[in-house]
Amino acid sequence: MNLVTLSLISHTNVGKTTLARTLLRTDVGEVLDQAHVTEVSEAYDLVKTKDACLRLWDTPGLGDSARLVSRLRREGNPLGWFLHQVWDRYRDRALFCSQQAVRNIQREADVVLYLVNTSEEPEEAGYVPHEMELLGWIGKPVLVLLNQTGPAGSDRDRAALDQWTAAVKPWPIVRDVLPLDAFTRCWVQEGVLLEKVAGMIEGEPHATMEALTSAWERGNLSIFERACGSLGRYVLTAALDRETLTGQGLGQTEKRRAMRVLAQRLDDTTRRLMDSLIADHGLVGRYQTDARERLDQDFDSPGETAWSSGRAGVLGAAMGGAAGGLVADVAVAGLSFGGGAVAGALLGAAGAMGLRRGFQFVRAEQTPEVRWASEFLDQLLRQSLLRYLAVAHFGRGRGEWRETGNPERWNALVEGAVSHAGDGFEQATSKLRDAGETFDGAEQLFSSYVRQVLSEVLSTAYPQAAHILRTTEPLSDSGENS
Ligand SMILES: Nc1nc2c(ncn2[C@@H]2O[C@H](COP(=O)(O)OP(=O)(O)O)[C@@H](O)[C@H]2O)c(=O)[nH]1
Ligand SMILES: [Mg+2]
Repeated sequence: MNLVTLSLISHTNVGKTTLARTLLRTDVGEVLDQAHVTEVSEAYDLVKTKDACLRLWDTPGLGDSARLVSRLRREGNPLGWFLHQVWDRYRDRALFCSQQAVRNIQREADVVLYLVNTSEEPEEAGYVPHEMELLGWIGKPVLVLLNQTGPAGSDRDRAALDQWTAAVKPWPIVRDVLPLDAFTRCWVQEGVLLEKVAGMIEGEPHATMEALTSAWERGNLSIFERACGSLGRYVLTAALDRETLTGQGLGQTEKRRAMRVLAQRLDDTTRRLMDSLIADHGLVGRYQTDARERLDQDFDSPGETAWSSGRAGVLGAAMGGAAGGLVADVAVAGLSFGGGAVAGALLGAAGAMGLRRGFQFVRAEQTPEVRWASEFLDQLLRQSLLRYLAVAHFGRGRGEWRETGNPERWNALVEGAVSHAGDGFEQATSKLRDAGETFDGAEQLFSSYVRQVLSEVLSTAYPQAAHILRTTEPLSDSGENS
């Protein structure tokens, strides 16, 4: 078995175990906001193929570094001296943990992943130069990871990269600096991390690392493909969905019933879509929007079927004031939010754009029916792309998936990619609706449209990862990647 080994290391309480969880997509170790929680080094398999393994060590954090390093400077063989001391696990906890970490790097690491917390300025993190000096004695190549930057592309993220790159530049062991926020990173950034590691080692380990990176990328691309398939089917299903009005068909009660049924179905498919995206991305938790909770709290009054326009106004305000006529539609339809109908997909999409009308009444061969308006489908598409991004950026180390509010920048990225993609979506949608049923290749058409748009979004947001989305063949579902 060919092995490549990474040691996650940092000053204590910066977020190593949290990042390990995000990378491994498993809740390993213990996370607490206090020093020296992890006291022994633990190994995990990050990527595994038939004959190779990428191992990730989560180590105890470094502590009391200034004192330690100034003591070590007086030794002819600082590392030898340090590793032969006997420290008490409880009384000398910081030194005990530091020793564990140093021993792990010296014995195991091909590459050291050194994490810094960028919610501190480099000048505030006085321990960093000392820890760099310590790592310099060991001499293994170091990749500095910037944690707690917040979402990529923000001003804070860019400033942190500049400041911290300048701060660690003097140390020759530092080969590269990479933002990787354990809470808000996108999976493609992890691919970039692995490629950087491969570039930092030579000989046989280098070849092994390239093979492991490629296995990781193929595995993650097949998750991406699956997501595009699910999103494509989701919008296709909504485009085709319709509810026939029965009886005379034109009474308000019947219209209301039909709209409610349509909305309920969309709500159900939205929940299924999200739950499958969450699970496919190695996350835990279920889909539950803030909007839904807010609406349940504010508006659930059992027994009430229709909503007054006053209440619709209040609801519009709760949705950000932009939901416009759709809220009126919903109100007329007498949807019960408490019962779980609507909310998420419907009002989320509407709220984002001030849609006038969500439903459309049509006559198909003399039968009146209700379906989603095409402007609504356009918005549903955008909404579902944003929902994908919210899952693709959620790090397992953050805990159960939940809606956390999208960075402003995503809207522009999605709009840009949708407009570059041309009118393929509108065309496919009207073809479906004219036919009134699905056609051969429709699923494929919607999925590849989604794939094209999302690839552009991710490539624009993460230019260093663009080639991953472009060139690698995804694995089939029986993938060899862990
Ligand atoms: N905001 C934010 N907090 C983080 C991030 N990573 C870790 N934390 C928090 O930092 C604290 C220490 O994390 P932990 O993983 O136990 O650090 P370790 O001691 O280096 O292993 C915990 O309270 C985490 O929730 C991150 O990416 N963003
Ligand atoms: Mg830890």
